[in-house]
Amino acid sequence: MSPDTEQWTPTHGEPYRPVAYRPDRLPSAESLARSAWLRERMDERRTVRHFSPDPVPDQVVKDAVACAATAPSGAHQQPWTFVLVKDAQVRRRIREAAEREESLSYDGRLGEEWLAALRPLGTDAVKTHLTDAPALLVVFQQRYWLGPDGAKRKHYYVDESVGIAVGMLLTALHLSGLAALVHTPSPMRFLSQALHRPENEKAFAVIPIGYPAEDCEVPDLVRKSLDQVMTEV
Ligand code: IYR
Repeated sequence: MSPDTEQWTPTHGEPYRPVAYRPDRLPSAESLARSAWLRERMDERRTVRHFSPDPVPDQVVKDAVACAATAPSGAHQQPWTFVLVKDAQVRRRIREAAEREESLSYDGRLGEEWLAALRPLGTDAVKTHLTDAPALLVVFQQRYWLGPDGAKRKHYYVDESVGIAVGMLLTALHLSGLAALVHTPSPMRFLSQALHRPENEKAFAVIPIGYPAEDCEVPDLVRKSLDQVMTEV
């Protein structure tokens, strides 16, 4: 068995060995150059719903997942699993199931207030991105650790940990030149079944990944300014 496929066992109770952490301190001019560059790049990111079917380099997606998996997590429990789906038939099955749930949602389950909030975006129950995008990453949160012998150990701050990891994933994909969408069909139980996930995992989001379609359009959104999102005390 290669190290990568060996069962991973979390530490439990035993303290980690402290190791020196002495990263070079960046000169502030260099820090500023990097932060300004990053801010500009991130402001260019857009959620894409119209994908080209062109394939994406596998390694770019894998590197982005590896970046996401560096996220901090509650008690360093790393409670995430990313399932990469490229198989067209599996993507079609996911789309069919998502559209069945979404039809019920858009036909009333969401309620008028929620539908009104969504109306500016023009979303509906038709989810072409699930079959147009060449790759889907389905993110699962591990609600607890499940040992090989069926032992269970609770995970902490799972929503926060997986949310942070997805944020880092979106950043990595964007900076690597790929477009993505965080799709959250609800309920998502069908994803556990379609992808044969174990009982300790719960789907968190489906992230279609690819290049924007040639005729891709995005809504002309306005982001809040720094002053509107930040205050100092
Ligand atoms: N999950 C549905 C509805 C939806 C909800 C929110 I909040 C959005 O920002 C976008 C869509 C869907 O994927 O259409």
